Amino acid sequence: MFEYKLTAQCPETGARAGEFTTPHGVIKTPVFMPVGTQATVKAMTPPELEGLGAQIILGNTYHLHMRPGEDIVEEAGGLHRFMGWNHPILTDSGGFQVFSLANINKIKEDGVKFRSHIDGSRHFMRPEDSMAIQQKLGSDIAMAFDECVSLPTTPEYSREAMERTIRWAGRCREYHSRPDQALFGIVQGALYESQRIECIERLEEIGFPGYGIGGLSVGESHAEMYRVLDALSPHMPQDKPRYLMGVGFPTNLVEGIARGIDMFDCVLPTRNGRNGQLLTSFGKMNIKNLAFARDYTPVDPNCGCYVCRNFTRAYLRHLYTAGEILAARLCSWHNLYFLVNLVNDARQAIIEGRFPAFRRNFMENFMEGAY
Ligand code: PRF
Ligand code: ZN
Repeated sequence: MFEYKLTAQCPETGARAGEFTTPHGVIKTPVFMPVGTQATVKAMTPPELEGLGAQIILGNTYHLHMRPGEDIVEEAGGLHRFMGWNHPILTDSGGFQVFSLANINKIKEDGVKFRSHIDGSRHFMRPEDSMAIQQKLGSDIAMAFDECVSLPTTPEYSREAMERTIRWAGRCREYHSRPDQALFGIVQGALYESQRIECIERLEEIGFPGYGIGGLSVGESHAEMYRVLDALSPHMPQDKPRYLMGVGFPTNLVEGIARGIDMFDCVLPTRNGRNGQLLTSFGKMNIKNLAFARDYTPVDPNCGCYVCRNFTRAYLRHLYTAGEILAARLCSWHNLYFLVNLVNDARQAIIEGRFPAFRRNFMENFMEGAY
């Protein structure tokens, strides 16, 4: 259980294909994980997610703790049963949502004091609380409780947060006791390469079966994110999965894979989908655009999803303009398929020894804002 097996490696880049075994099945990596924050991937049923190729989805400790509460999820038979998803689930620790959603009152050595984004009630979350909640949720992969530093920051503050994150990771490791759940550590250190390298080395001393890379895609440029990944990659253990948290954008996925990333998650396909923003092999597309009113072609002629096989841009635009609930569903559906399959295609390219050409081809075709 929780073994990472390397299937293939790209000789020209850091890209790798592998398999990670969990109690709910084997995850073929690299993998894109749809986000199901509140025990649902918004607007999608589990069979629909299965059908578009999703292997593992995400849940959020912070949200599920607030509502309905981990005791109800546990009583329901765990998160898999509760939401009707019988495949792997990863839960984020709350160490990011608390910082981005809740009103933080204070970060202390023991934990974080904050107010709920739902009703303003006061809460305190310690690394041990995050572990207890995630153990009750019963995800296949739990994440350590970390501090994601917002940018801009200073080397001094970043170090303070990074060292606190390591101490919290140690406490998480100490508390965590479910043998059927893997606990991943999280690398922090903002945009400072030396702090990032020190962080992974010190987390490896504690010892985790996989690692998240946090604190990226928080406002820095793509070039800065790639610089950190380039520096960090050679120091990450070869025999464990590497999860780039909260990323993201199609070009970031391909460039992350080229730098040895195995797992990604992002709300972008569902959040943008609900706003009529579509991802295609030739860039972003906004379905609201008047230019699509009489466009009877599929969203992306290169896409094999249910939406592109059955509906036109004109129809989707009509649904969106008319405020129909199906617009949000179909746009989310296509976007999820697009990202899940982009990463699956990259995997196939790595296995077949043609990842550099795949990467070049994708980056050339994907021009941001094509429509
Ligand atoms: N920490 C955790 N979850 C996260 C992040 C992080 O830094 C990010 C940053 N992009 C997304 N999700 N725990
Ligand atoms: Zn499609």
